Amino acid sequence: MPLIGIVGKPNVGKTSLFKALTLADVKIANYPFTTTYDPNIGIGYVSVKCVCRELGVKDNPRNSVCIDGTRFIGVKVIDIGGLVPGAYMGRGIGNLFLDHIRRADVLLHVIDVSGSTDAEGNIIEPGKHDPMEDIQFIEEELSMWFFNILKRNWRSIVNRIRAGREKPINVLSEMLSGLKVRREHIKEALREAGLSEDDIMKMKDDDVQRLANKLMKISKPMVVVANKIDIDPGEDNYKELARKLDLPVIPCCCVAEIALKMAAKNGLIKYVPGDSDFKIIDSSKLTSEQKKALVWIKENILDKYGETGVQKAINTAVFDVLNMIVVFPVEDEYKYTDHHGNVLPDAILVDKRITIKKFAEKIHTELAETFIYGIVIRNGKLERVGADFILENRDIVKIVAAKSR
Ligand SMILES: Nc1nc2c(ncn2[C@@H]2O[C@H](COP(=O)(O)OP(=O)(O)OP(=O)(O)O)[C@@H](O)[C@H]2O)c(=O)[nH]1
Ligand SMILES: [Mg+2]
Repeated sequence: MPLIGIVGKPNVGKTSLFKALTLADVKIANYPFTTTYDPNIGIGYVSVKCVCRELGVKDNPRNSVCIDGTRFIGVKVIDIGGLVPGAYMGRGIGNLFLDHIRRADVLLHVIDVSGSTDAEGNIIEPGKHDPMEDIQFIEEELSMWFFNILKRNWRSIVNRIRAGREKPINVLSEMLSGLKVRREHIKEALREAGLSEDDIMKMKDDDVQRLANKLMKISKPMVVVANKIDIDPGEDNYKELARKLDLPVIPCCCVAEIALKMAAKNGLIKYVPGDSDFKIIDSSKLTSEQKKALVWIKENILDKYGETGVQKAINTAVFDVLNMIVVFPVEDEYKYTDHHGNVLPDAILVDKRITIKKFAEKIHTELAETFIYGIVIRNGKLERVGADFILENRDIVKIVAAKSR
């Protein structure tokens, strides 16, 4: 399960985003993770159009939730806390902060797009702070952090490479594995920094710095959550950031999403997260204040931006940035059930371009070891496929193996 880290300077809405993401109005599937005692870690949900409607079946999901034909699948979310300048030197909750980021696969960088908080999170007049500075600040902090880790270990890296028994890239990748930096990340970072593996031995500080910056960007990719879009000049700032930045930027109003989810939880409205609208269930149950708030959300957020941005932010992080897809495994390819008769029980997040055999391995090693062939239902067509077949988003898959249950 991917881990999504929420980062940003103080007072921008990180905890609000965390709350909006983890406030589910449905009974949540039983993840081992929900038993955590860390209040800053929770389960958020990415959403994908479920296959139930096109197959004409009523599903009963086990590991996920289906609301009106939208399947919600759990991912881990962590609210990392406010980052202040100099965190990499241990300022604020610096070290703890960075320790949490280590484990994240992708970051949601929350900014106050209205510019109503200064660099340290103090409230100021809207528009007085340029949110672009916050983007630069986070990038600098994180890249300094990577740089310091590399620098601290540089001598031992070079010594190990000199000893001649290990490949430079292996030494680096072993050293950085705790940061979830993978071999491919290092290769890509070296290439982007204009360096080669053989340069590692003779790199100077500014080369290491360049490498650190690339490594950070590649291994901790970012989605910018342009929060507080409801406060003027949020909209103008958002447009400028979206134009200038080479990162996904999502206009967002966390407080609106929290209000909608709370209202849905209390049975006042019907709202499917990510939708552009909601339905009032019983208008007589709403106070005039609540009615006013709902109208305000509809007119100023949903009609304007198509949604509150919270669902879009997490979907973008998992599907567009981490390049994941959703696959539905079944045991009966005609009824789409598992062996208990549950229809479309599971929706599983996997890397794009995964082969069916690798997918089998994710379900059960034995299924992969004794794999015979697979059956894939795509766009309503059923096809028998071999081990190297590459899966696509929303495929329904049955594995035929010698040792299946
Ligand atoms: N107008 C508006 N205010 C928001 C929005 N999201 C959060 N806020 C407000 O911003 C303030 C800070 O929100 P938090 O979620 O506590 O921010 P944080 O980033 O977690 O702050 P720290 O934990 O102190 O770093 C609160 O008063 C929120 O109600 C939004 O979308 N619009
Ligand atoms: Mg907070």
